[in-house]
Amino acid sequence: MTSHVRLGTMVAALAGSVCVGAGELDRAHGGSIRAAQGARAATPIRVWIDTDPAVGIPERDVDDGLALIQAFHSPELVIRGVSVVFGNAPLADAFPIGQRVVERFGPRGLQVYRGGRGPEDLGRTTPASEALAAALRREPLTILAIGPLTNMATILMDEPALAERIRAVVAVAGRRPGQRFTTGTSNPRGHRDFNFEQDPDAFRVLLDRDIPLVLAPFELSSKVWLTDTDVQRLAEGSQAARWLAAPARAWSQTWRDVFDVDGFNPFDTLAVGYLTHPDLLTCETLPIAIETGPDDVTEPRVQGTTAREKPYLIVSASLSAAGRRATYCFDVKPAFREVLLQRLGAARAIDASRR
Ligand SMILES: [Ca+2]
Repeated sequence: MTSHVRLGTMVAALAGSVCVGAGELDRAHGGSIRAAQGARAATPIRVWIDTDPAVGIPERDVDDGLALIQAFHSPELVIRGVSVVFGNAPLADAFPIGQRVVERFGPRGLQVYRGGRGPEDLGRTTPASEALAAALRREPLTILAIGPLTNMATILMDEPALAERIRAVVAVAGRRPGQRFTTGTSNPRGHRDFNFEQDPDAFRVLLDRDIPLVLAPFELSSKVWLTDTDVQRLAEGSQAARWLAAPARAWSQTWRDVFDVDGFNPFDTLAVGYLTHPDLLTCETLPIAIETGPDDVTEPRVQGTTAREKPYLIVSASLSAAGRRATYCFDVKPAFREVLLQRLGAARAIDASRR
């Protein structure tokens, strides 16, 4: 690692990506999701992807790149738009990466919109929030929120009535009480719940609204590993897979250097998997709340902070059963890895205009 700052950023980025699965949503919109999943061969799920891509930047996560191409190659989904938010990279870097991935490998005509630059943009109208709001006025959508929730929360603040148009938000965040996000044994203090901790107030906005929330957390995605053998398979696959192979190989090497492990967790891909292959995930409906507690990863060398307390996005049956609930996915069948590799290696994007 060339610097502690970069290491800290990289490790923080690691904890950002997690995913959600096919649990039971116990509210009205949840039935729509289950129905959509059950009939996905005939009726694709209409989704919006809100992402913080950093693929190609040294020592930054590749998972948004994987998840976008996985989604492009998934006939279960119709993608109505892509918005970019800060997170794994500054918006000034993330936005052109999002544009490039969509232009090169996405469905024809798919648009990319610039969103929040940081938590200070929560509530500030952006091209992303305007486009997502307009899309929701046209039709109900499921939102794949695989970065911080700033863009999502902004539309709810701007136009609260749009909450009814959101079938579900699938986010990459959350944990059980006391759970640490650890990889290997070299950093036992673990990683941050990155997407949540980048903008906790955005999650507060979401929790205050009656919107089905699905969580694809670290507990889920840390069970899936892509190894160098898998990366080599990408290198021999489709044009999109070949493009992913070099950054994925570098990312795998970073994990080997930092965590002394063979491979990496493709966090965000499990959020896509929740919609495309719910049968491969195990989820449960649990009370959810934001609680403050001692910072579980305060280690200046790695995390670059000495904060003593921080908010946690917690799911637990011990929380008030009368409060907010979420679908929390926590297990995944081994077959998911092969499904993911096949999707990444598929020949080309599904053309949304032909659906
Ligand atoms: Ca992400």
